[in-house]
Amino acid sequence: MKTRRTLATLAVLSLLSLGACIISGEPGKRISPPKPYGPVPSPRQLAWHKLEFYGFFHTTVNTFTDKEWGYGDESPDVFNPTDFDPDQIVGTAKAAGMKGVILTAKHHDGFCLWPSKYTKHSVKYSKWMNGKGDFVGAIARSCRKFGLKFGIYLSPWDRNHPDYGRPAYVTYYKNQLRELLTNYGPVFEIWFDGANGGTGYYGGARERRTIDRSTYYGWPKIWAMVRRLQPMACMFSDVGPDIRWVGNERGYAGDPCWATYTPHSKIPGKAPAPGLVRFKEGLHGHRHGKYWMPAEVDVSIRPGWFYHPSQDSKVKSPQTLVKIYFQSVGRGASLLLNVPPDRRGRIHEQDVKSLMGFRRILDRIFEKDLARGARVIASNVRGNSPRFAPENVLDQDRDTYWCCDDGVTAPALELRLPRKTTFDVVDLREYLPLGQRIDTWALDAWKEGKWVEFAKGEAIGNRRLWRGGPVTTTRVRLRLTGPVCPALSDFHLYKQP
Ligand code: FUL
Repeated sequence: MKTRRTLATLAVLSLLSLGACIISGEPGKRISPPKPYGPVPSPRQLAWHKLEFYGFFHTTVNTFTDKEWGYGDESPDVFNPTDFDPDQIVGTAKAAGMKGVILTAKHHDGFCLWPSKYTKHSVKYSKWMNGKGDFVGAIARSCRKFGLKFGIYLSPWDRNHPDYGRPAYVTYYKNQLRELLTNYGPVFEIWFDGANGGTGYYGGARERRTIDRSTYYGWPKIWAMVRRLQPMACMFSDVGPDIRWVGNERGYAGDPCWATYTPHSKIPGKAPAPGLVRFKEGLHGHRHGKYWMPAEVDVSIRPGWFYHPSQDSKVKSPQTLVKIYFQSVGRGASLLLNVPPDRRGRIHEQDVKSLMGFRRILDRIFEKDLARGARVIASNVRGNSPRFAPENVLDQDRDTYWCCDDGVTAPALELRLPRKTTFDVVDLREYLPLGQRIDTWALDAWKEGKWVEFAKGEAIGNRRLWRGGPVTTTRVRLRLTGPVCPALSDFHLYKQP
């Protein structure tokens, strides 16, 4: 009896170790991932990278005064949406494929879209809904209903506040930030604008006030407060700390656009700060930047950030929006697309039409992954382990990846397609928790018995979309180079309609 059990145990054990052998490639050894290279994303940045596309809602008194920057002397009664429908606003964002929205809770004019207890310059003192309205609360609630993330823009510059430029205003600013971060549920992103200081109403002083951008706000303390109140919120500004400005408002990231970045001050000797940075460097980032600080591309669907009736005919077309998507998301950045609520407090029909057209095009492009079913052959697989198998690039799961042995810094990966295939979009993604490891990529197609290169570039990061003329072939090869072995999580092929 005893012997029989021992024999059975032995058989099970040997089967198990055989399995382990197959799994690890080497008997008795579990293959571990390579060491990360350079700065790596935090968990909050990783969560943010998954969003890729989200919306910006600019509205305030400007919507009604037809301005882009309110002076700060507008009466709260000016703000009066006639047919406010938060579900129409947020539902439009959802239908457009946005994963979250960021609302201007307060723009430079200082008017607050929520009933802040620290000022009389808010919806609470407006005729709108007899002072009972809370635009911020309504949008936040609708976001929860539609399953979208909610984010906040709170202008550091305040052209209404009498104390702007003095220490008392910074206390006020922090109080407002605390209100917004504690009363409206989880916040995925906070937007700190770099535009600050200049002329304004300032409680009636009507003058120019300049501030020392590197010291006035005491950014490190504000950031610490945000971390305390909302540890998963990413902070955006010219200097991060989580997300950087791409340096233009025209809807494109640089090519390449590295996720790593070191903000440099515009004034030597002064610490870089929002509004005080060599912002043009944000376009490409820095290959060997000190921080993981990926770029966000902010752009408006209209010429202005706020709604102006005269711009109803100037809404960007679906094709332009698709181009913007490829130039931002497709270069590893995220896309923050502004769609301004109109005077009714709804998204205008023209913008809805463009957004839906844009969505339809994207859905049709990404409907069918033509790489599915391919045989994947890699020049090297880390420890021959299935954990790092080349097939991992096919599964549309960013958490699985193909990886090579240490020291293999110029490998190739081939897709043998199930049939002759025509594609014109290639979709690549690096496995981000191990850092940005890939310097260059090149794509070849098998044509008449040899490899012919059809695309190449630098940097992959969160996502790299190549779009070009149609390629017809049965085999596609990706060649990579970098300082260390690569870790690639996605490789897909698509055909535009
Ligand atoms: C800029 C602001 O001055 C614009 O009004 C707008 O809010 C844009 C997103 O950021 O710096």
